[in-house]
Amino acid sequence: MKNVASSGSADLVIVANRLPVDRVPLGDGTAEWRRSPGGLVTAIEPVMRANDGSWIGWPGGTESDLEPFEDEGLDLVPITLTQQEVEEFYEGFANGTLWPLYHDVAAKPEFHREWWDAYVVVNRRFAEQAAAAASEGATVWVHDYQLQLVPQMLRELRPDLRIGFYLHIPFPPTELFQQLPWRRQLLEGLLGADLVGFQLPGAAQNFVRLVRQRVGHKTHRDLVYLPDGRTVRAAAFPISIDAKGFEDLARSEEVEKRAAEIRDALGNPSRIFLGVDRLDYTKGIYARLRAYSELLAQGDLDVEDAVFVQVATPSREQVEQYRILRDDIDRLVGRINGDLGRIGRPAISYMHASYPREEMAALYRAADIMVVTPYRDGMNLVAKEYVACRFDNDGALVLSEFAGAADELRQAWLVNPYDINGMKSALLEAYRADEKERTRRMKAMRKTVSQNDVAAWADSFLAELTAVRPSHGKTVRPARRS
Ligand code: GDG
Repeated sequence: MKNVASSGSADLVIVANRLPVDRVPLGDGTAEWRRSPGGLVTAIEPVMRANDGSWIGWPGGTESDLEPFEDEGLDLVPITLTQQEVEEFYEGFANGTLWPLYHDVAAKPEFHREWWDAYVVVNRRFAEQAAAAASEGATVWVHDYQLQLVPQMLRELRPDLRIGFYLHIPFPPTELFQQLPWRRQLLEGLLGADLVGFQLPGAAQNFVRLVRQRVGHKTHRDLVYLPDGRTVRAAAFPISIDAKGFEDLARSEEVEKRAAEIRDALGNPSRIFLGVDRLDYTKGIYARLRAYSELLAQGDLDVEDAVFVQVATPSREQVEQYRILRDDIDRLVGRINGDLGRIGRPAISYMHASYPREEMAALYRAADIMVVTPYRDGMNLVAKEYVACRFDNDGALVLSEFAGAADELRQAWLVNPYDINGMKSALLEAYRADEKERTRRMKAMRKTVSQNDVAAWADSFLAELTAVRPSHGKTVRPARRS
């Protein structure tokens, strides 16, 4: 690769695996773009709008003739993947190797050399598109585990840029990371950035330690000193949500009406438990439903009185481990309802579907006890969204200590998701907590979430990115707030 002249006009370029839209074929040969759900999209959209930037990403699918376009005021640049690249880069290296490895080996990671080769090729394609879109001295913000080589590739093409990288998922302990046959290349890829951001301080420390051990660069606290004189900073920026947006939605009349309808449709139980997750083996859905079913079987809870609503959003359905998980959960829910449900009173009301934001807000408003029990999670936005929607200062949150969100939401009922008995106790405590206790905890959590929203997250990342090398590149315009 060699340097290319700057040719783009964007002062802020977001580079992420996915565009914030899905291409949905309409059956008559045409297609339309639809907003897609997901943590990253939810988090970045407000920042993008405020900065009039360009977003480079894969739209899903394998169409090859897609041109850059505008959608609801966002400039979007689609990246094309072939079917083989979808299998080897996306389903393979990103979701069959890195995802399980970075989540404490919640499933067994597979190492295949051809998956790695595809990862390199696709990362280069993203880097080249970013190089073409960015203006002289622009800021480029690269996101997540699918694109860890992009910072270095982009720096080689465009040394004038200011480059930031943010990892949305956990960064693994050194013992696990070292298993990767391509560990050094990944570390060097990330070191192309001026600032490498993580959800938690421990992840940043893991990264710096690995750079020292495996690449041999000098480090001091959160700084890495490269032989060419450049300094890279690694630090934590815990992501958040559009807290006000969620609260406003939850306060709307339609959502209030819908929340009442949901309670009614469930037979007006005295308590509704709720789980909302992508259908992913890191989220701990299986163990949580088992814990709940044991409480029913023991008589601590009764289906006449309580119901568990579980929404599992379809995800990565071509990856085998996800298909197996879906079958396992289907079977478990069937068994629990068969054994413990009564006519018109299922123990678990299970939906394998994706819903509009309004429906999510209505579910959060209807739920008395929100249950978030991942084995490992970078942050978990669902926990924060629930808190943001509870403007009545009521509702209980049961939260895994292994979700990044547990660092901030200390007043939740914290659980170890590997400990089924511990989870059962926490579910019961949350169920039995009186209003005073619920309010005390919820008020404190609401303060945390409203003071640290996604705009604050993006502002602090971008400000810190500028501060690493203040004289290099243009200054990013501050985020516009509504
Ligand atoms: C990754 C990291 C980190 C889900 N179903 C529907 C729907 N959602 C929305 C939720 C929430 C988002 O998707 C899920 O975000 P999470 O944070 O819970 O989890 P991941 O998807 O695994 O996200 C995670 C995040 O990135 C951000 O950095 O927190 O740790 O794994 O916003 O509301 N939204 C709609 N319909 C659905 O059916 N509209």
